[in-house]
Amino acid sequence: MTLFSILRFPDPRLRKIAAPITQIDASVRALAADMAETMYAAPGIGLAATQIDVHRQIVVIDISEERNQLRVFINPRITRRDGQQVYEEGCLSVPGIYEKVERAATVRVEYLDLDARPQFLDADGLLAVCIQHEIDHLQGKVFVDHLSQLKQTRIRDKLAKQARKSAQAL
Ligand code: QAP
Ligand code: CO
Repeated sequence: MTLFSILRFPDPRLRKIAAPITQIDASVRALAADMAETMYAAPGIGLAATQIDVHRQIVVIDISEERNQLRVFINPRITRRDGQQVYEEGCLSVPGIYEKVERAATVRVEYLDLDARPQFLDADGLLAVCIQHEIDHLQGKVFVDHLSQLKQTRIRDKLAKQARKSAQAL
């Protein structure tokens, strides 16, 4: 098992567009396991491959309290969206920043599982938010893109200040 390091906003590699996975083999299963380990260690509730600088369409999510309901989505696509909800989001690539984002209230996601079987999931609440957030990553988007320019500038400044501080501590 391997723990990956997570790219931090505004790293330009977070803007890359992930390619679909054409063959679900042992290397893809190993990638999913390593991504899950990285997400649990962080700790986080969702991680997209983009965040570990792997530009392939795979996402891991576990929103359960017990941390025992891992979901793996390969080539996920949202095929239905309904309503709207506002949720305070964070991101492992934007540490220490939490902001409200408006997204669809319910979504249907179509994807492949680790056995290459097509699946769909109807999600609402936090799971719906998390799926939309992670699919954004695969398309080179970060949740701060949904915020005003003023908020984006403040977040960049705050993260730059944090980075200077932690560099000084070395
Ligand atoms: C995406 O985010 C998400 O700032 C997953 O210091 C978040 O796992 C979807 C984390 C909220 C829906 C709602 C963030 C950990 C984890 C931080 C995460 C931090 C430590 C974020
Ligand atoms: Co994120």
